[in-house]
Amino acid sequence: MTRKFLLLLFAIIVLSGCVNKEDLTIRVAIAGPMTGDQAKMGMDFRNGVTLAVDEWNARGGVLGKKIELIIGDDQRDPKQAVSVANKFVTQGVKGVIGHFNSSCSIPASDVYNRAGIPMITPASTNPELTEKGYPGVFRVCGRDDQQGKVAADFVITQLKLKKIAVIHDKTTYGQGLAGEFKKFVGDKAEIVYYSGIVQGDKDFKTVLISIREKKPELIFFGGIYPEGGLLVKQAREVGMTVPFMSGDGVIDPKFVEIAGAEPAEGTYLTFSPDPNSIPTAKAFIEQYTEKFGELGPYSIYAYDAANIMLKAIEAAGTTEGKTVMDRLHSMEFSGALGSIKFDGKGDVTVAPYVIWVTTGGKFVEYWKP
Ligand code: ABU
Repeated sequence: MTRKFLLLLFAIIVLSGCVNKEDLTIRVAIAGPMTGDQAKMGMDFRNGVTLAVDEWNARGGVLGKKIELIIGDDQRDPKQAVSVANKFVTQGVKGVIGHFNSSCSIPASDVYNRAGIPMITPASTNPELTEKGYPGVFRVCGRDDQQGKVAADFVITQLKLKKIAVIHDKTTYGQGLAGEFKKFVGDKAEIVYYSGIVQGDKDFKTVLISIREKKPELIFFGGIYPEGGLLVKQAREVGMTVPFMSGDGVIDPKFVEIAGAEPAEGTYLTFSPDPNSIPTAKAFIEQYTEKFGELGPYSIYAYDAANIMLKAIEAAGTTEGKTVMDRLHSMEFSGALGSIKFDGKGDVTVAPYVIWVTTGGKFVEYWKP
């Protein structure tokens, strides 16, 4: 009896030493700005992915293993994003949901591509990400060449403006979106100002005063809500009343919080249609709001990205990167956003950008091309 007990104890000790947690779980990672001035976006990702993973784990996980969520904070810094990506590789991560910033997703994708790890970004919209031709890079959002075109079409065909100022934040996303907008405006209106500000700066009054001299009828900004909010606030402070327009990096309640509801009134934004009008999103919205409160712009994209990654792993029957990537390319997924299918580049086959307007401190859908 004592001998049997000792043998059993020995076996338990040996087994617990040999089997590490990585072998008992499948590691999936989220990457984004979890701290700093864009932490709200990281939190939205985290909430959306957590909800999806909790649902999978409640059903028993995937391939008979529980899913272990690893979180990486890239602080919206490209160098930090590469460091986060390298850490995921050493941690044995099998799929990445992230990053938020295109300037982070693009360099991090080099790391994931070398390591054979699939990545799905919920929010990085710069075209270059999927133009690199990596087989394991996917996005569930649209692209800035689609978003920039809708913005330009709206300004030209609906607002019928002739003089526009364009500012960007010199990032891959911000400068890229501003460039796409300018390209699609073409010679249909005069771009009276086109220049960059520095992300993280707080005082833009000098720039705004020089823009004021050019008498634009609208200011278009390529960038994210911290600078977007300050630009609108300070534009009103220097006496500019012309409408402001931006893209998906600004459409968050934080923009209104920073700008103030009154200065933000009438701001036009490009983004996808309201999830509240998508029937398949109903259950997700109910569960998310009950658990985390108000939906962020990319919460639902993060949730769908996580579900797509896990469905592809389940269908592949393995976590081996290439097999999972093949599944991601060939499958059609039914998510909270509806049906999602990737094209050969890893872009979604449908990206319906619409124009939103800020009114009474809220965002409402305004125009559909
Ligand atoms: N697309 C909005 C902001 C994230 C990015 O693409 O950098």
